[in-house]
Amino acid sequence: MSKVFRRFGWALLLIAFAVTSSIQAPLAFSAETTYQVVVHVPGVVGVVPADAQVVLTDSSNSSNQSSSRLIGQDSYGWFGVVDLPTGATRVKVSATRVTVSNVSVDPVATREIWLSSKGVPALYESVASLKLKVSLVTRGSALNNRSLKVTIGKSVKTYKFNSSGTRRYVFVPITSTSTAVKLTVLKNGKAGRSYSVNPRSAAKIWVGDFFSGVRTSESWANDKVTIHYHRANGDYSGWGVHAWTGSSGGTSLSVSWASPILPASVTPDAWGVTYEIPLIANSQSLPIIIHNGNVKDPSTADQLLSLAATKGEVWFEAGSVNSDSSLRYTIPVSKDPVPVVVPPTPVTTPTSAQASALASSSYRSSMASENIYFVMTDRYQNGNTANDRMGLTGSREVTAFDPTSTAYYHGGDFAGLTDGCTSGDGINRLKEMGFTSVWITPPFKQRYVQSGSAAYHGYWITDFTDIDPHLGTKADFTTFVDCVHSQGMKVVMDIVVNHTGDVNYYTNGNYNFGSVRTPQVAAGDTNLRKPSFLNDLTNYHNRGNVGDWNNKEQSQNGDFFGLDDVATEKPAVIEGFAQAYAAWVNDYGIDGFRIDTAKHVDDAFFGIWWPRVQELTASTKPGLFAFGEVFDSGTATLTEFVRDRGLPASLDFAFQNAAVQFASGNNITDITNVFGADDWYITGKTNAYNQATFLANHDMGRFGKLLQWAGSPTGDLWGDSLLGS
Ligand SMILES: [Ca+2]
Ligand SMILES: [Ca+2]
Ligand SMILES: [Ca+2]
Repeated sequence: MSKVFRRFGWALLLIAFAVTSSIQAPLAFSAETTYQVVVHVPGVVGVVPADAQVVLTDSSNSSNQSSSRLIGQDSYGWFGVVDLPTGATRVKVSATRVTVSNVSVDPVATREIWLSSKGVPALYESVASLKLKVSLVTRGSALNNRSLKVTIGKSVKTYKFNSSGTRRYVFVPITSTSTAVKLTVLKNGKAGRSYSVNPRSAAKIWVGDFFSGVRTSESWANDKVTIHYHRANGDYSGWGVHAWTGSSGGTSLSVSWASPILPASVTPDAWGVTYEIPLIANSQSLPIIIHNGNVKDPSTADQLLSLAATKGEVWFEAGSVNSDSSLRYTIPVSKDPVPVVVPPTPVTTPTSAQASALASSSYRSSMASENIYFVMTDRYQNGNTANDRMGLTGSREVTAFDPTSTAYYHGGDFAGLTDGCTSGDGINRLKEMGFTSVWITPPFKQRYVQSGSAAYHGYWITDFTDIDPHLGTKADFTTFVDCVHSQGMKVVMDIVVNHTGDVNYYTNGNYNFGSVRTPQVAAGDTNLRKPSFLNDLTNYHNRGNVGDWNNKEQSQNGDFFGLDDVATEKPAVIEGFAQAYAAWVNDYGIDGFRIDTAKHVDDAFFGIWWPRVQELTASTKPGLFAFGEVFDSGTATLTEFVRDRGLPASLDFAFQNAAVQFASGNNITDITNVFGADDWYITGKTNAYNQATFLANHDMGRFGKLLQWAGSPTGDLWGDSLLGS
């Protein structure tokens, strides 16, 4: 697979200043009442600057102000929860990063304001966004035969669902929120379920085969509730959610008081930690208690969350009581130490010399311009038949070698990949094709055979410190790396930190994801794994297999198809993997890592592990680089790993998916959106240049096949003739 260059010569980040739009309406509340307004700001992506805020200003006394940081994030953008200025009867609202507007609205009627991208305040999100987003929730392969008939007044239009990965959605333009929108889902052109929607009630709705009516959040549509929880002291250790099933629904989990539902990530976001609670089908409400041991929060009342009123997503401050089941936001701490800003004086346009002084070249890693050849070493070339069976005799269950089966080793090795180095079909051939780097599958010792299949691919590691004998010896590996370097090329080593080979098992046979259980290992396997921290069974999550890949708790803590999921949040594990992989850099001169299954590692891992690896290798390989496998085609997910979780770069699955959509003629929107999201990758240390782009890989199939599956015409040259099957 080759990597192509990313897209900018340089980047200059411009930050718009806070501006003011006015809300000139009398407020119908008594001066004594504490009254809060939720103000939503669109289009702010990722980590909001510390000074980003919303400010309410008393129109009759401009020094009478109140403010809040933007402290929460939802599907519209960021929001702040602001006290009204004392005694104010008219207010203006201003917010960081939106332009000025003079449109007036009455905030009392709603307690919630959405600013449009132009800064126009609106009482309804659909008005601010001028559209209704309708998403389809279904399962299986029936996604592509649906369309949506939309009737608004006398207008009738039928829309195809746009697709992004497995998601299907339609944007319906809205010009009025006083006219009901009638939706009919068509399946193969035949009318299915119909819905009548008031666009004032929600700007984003989900309809589906598995529930009736519309749902107004992604959480609810997927039968779960998302609770964002804030504690002023920032200490969340021990705090979890107890949930059960009441008369009108509840959780599908069986939660014990001793083992509450824990946060999806231990790393707080701008609000706090987040709990994801699955629901039984058709739940109308969810009863919960937030607690830490026997300390409840709040101490006086159980909480009941109405799905229809809260949309299945709430932001709670510690101590708050959801007295009528409908509370979505509670006033947070941070109303807040940020100083109130005065409207900025107009800024004169900088001269080009001033702009040049501010802008610097954007960062490019040592790998940013490499063309990488990805090779599965076992399948490249057999340079030494003596190592095909690891020196063992017996069946393929012993040697793992059987070139007549695609599931077993075929004999390829480092001798074959090196070949003559400056001549022959190994590195010499890759160089002649124009590649500048070679990425090898994990070369380590493996659990060689399990369940009638072998570890020729390298992802079932037991010894992270030694070379798989099928591929050769450490001396062969040294020869290979030295050859690559002698040709001015680089070696990218595929590594795994999420799991080991399948060594642990459960005697009760229960492999379903759930609470922690005690694993066993076979008698001869007690000290099988290296380094030795991997033989400590408390360094694994031991919670069974991932069942629901969309559930973050399962995805991060479950076993990957039986492969033993390492407790990557533990300091001993982080240090152990840092030492193990740094040794390969220091001993052999490895230039970079491709990190397998990075999506399934806990949120904090890369932010600690990667700087530690860099520290350990600083003297031998100051330009060491890494990119991770985050198997997700959404730029929001990929950029989060780079921006917030410390991954230096990711394989660009968003680009790959969009490229298939583009080349197969399905749409140009996806690729436009992928490039449009490039800015989201920018941190002080990396940016979109360092994304590893590709068109297909060993888990997906070849590009021509992907085009065929995407509906590319059968006569298409790419799909059939050049790259097909
Ligand atoms: Ca061989
Ligand atoms: Ca994991
Ligand atoms: Ca296992």
